[in-house]
Amino acid sequence: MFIQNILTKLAVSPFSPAEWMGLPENGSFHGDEVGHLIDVITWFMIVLFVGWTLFFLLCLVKFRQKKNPQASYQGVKNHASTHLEIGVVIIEAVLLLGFALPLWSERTDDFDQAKKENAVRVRAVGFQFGWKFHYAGADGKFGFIDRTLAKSQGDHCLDPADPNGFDDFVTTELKIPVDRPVILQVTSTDVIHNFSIIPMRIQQDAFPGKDIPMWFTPIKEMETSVVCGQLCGEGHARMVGSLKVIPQKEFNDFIAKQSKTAADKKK
Ligand SMILES: [Cu+2]
Repeated sequence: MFIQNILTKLAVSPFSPAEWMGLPENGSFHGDEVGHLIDVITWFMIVLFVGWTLFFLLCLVKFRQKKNPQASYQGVKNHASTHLEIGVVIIEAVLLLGFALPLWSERTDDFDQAKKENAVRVRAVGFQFGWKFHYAGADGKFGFIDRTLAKSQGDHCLDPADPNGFDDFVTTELKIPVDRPVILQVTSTDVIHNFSIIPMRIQQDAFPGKDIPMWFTPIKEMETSVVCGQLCGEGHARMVGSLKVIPQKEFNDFIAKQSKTAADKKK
């Protein structure tokens, strides 16, 4: 069955290792680029694997004991390996300066753009063992976060004295609208976790004491799971939460209803 699955995938997309390995359907704007990168890297690894295996076999034959009864203590006498090493340094410099840094700067510029485009902000609070989601409520403003107020695991540490927090609310399910940038501020109340949404092709470590932003734009409505991507204790495997990407209208209703309930409770 497993072999048959792989063969079917090979037939459908013969050049995409990401597909063969069963990468879940992409749900974010930038996700296809990540899939493409996985494909390129995997092909590169396949070429390296085949190349080194052939070289290994060649060495086994060429330097077999029968043909070389006496060991050579000098080894290679020409400068080929030095030239090769200089070549590798140049290629790596091109990769870093020509690809990695420009791509990173593009990604960070996009983040500035996302902030301008009225992104949805939600805090994702990790704890042993689960996730909680803190929304700013209908006013769009988070109340002041004071981490010394933590009373329980996964506490969002809202300062009750700050009026901005009057309609803030917390859920165990993450709901976000489709086709709008989302900035998740990832944090933890105990150890280091990792907030990972495979269909969105994104993850971010969650550190106690820090809100670290991660962002993406969901492009289709879906229901999927969020997991912890960092071994964080014996209950790590249970750290599965749920994510729903819903239409903007439904999202507005959700925010309005939850904010009202939260505000009424605090009155
Ligand atoms: Cu964890």
